[in-house]
This record gives sequence, C-alpha cells and structure tokens, in this order.
Amino acid sequence: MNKIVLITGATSGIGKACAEKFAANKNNLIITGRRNDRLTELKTDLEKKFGISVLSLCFDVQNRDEVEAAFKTLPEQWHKIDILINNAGLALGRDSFEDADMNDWETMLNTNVHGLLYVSKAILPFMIAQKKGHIINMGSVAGKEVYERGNVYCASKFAVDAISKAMRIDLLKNNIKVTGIHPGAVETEFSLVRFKGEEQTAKAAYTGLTPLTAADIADTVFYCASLPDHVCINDLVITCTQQAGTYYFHKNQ
Ligand code: NDP
Ligand code: 8X3
Repeated sequence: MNKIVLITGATSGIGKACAEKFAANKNNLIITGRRNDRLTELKTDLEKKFGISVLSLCFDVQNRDEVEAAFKTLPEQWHKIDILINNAGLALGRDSFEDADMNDWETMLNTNVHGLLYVSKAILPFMIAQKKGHIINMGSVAGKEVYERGNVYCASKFAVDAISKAMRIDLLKNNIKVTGIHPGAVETEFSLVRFKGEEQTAKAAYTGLTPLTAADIADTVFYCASLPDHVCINDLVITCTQQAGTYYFHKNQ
C-alpha cells in the first residue's frame, strides 16, 4: 500500500498486531505508546523484517501538551498521514458503580475519550491538507451494550462510538473516512491491565473460550483500510463465535 499509518497503543495487543500487519504490507508507520523500550524494539524489528520506515513517538495520550508537542514537531516527511488507528485504551477495574475507584474512572475517560480526541485533533490538519484520510477508532462491544460492573469503561466506549459517528458526519466534506471497530473478547494484555496484574483473574476471562486474537482484529482493520477510495465501512462489530453481544457466551464446560 505504501501509505503512512499512525497507530496509537502499538506496544502491545491489537495495536502491535496492526503494526505488524501494515508493516508486512509495505506501509510506513508512526507507532506510539508510553513504553519506550517496547516502541524501540518494535521499530527495529519491523524495519529489519519488512524494509519499511518506522517513527516511534513516546507519549501519554492523556496528556494534551505531550500529544500536541509530538505532532507539532513531526518531521515533514511524516506529514502525509493516510490512516490513523486510534487504538490506545484500557479498562481499569470491574466493580459495581458504588464501589468503583474514581481514579480508575478518570484514567479510562482521560485515555479512551480525551486521548482519542487529542490525537485526532492533532493529526487532522495533515489529512485535511491532503483532502483525504481514514480514521479507524477502536471501540468495543462495551460501547454498544452496557454490562454489569462495566459502568465507566462502557461509557468511554459509548463515547468512542458517538465520536466516530460525529467525525464521520463533520469530516464528510474533507473526504475523510471514519470507521468504528467494536471487538468482543480479544486475548491481549487488556485483562491483565483491567485486573491490575492479577494473572488468575485475567486468565479466567478467557477460560472455556477460543477468544479473538489481536491478529484477527488487525486483519479486520487492514481489510477496512484496503477498500477502494469510494467505499467506507462505517461500523463493524466482531466477536469470537462463542460470544454474542456483551452478555452471552457459550463456554466449554
Ligand atoms: P493492551 O493492553 O494489550 O494494549 C493497550 C495499548 O494501549 C498499549 O499499547 C498501551 O501502551 C496503550 N495505552 C494505554 N494507555 C495509554 C496511554 N495513557 N497513553 C498511550 N498509550 C496508552 O490491550 P488491547 O490491545 O486489547 O487494547 C487495545 C484497544 O482495544 C483498547 O482501546 C481497548 O479498549 C480495545 N478493546 C480491547 C478488547 C479486548 O478484549 N482486548 C475488546 C474491545 C476493545 P503503553 O502501556 O505502552 O502506553
Ligand atoms: C473489551 C471487551 O467485553 O471486556 O472492550 O468489555 S469487554
């Protein structure tokens, strides 16, 4: 494809799998995350393996100044961003509303909602100047149906869904495609982060299931990004075969 693809949250899981998929298909990448050691390792690996160029930018998407600074100083050869994959995000806790930690709520909203807005606003001038672009926002089935003890994580992903719809309308005039992807359970570091390092609880989330893999989502993102200019997938919900929506699982006994 030979495009410039910006992927947030590329140090792990879905973002990392997207980096591998787009690199394997000869795209140049801007990868971001907070863990600089992982970014450096990924950059070195992908450049060596696929002969592409990778720019790594280390920042916290919650920090508006850091996000703005990263893109204000973007070297000119990276300005023509074709695709933005707004993937950085997390869940923290699985608590009933009255017991949940306010810090967890703030971190989820600051990352999943504010972070996505900061990055999108920072790169939009580049896409608008080119009169084209594609923004792919990582939502969740949690942004389609609220589930018990999902409260503010669900709210943050409902916001991603609404923002995707709003972007699609407002950016029509700029020839910018907007796609919302909404996965069910994907086995990544997501549950380990959600359950704050409790490995057994994190693993239990996938017990009895063949969950989606990060590569499944990367293939889907790549498909959406590879369609002809006149075709835009607006909204795509994807679960493993043993999951339907947020409540219903058919787990192996
Ligand atoms: P991972 O925990 O494996 O990856 C999350 C990525 O987000 C990491 O690269 C992390 O990088 C980055 N990130 C988190 N917080 C920040 C921050 N403040 N600033 C910059 N980067 C940040 O989880 P997944 O790959 O599963 O999650 C990716 C996206 O997919 C998320 O938006 C998640 O909500 C969504 N999703 C996941 C599902 C699942 O079941 N796994 C299902 C549906 C949606 P670093 O820590 O280096 O900053
Ligand atoms: C992650 C999927 O169902 O754990 O967004 O909320 S779920």
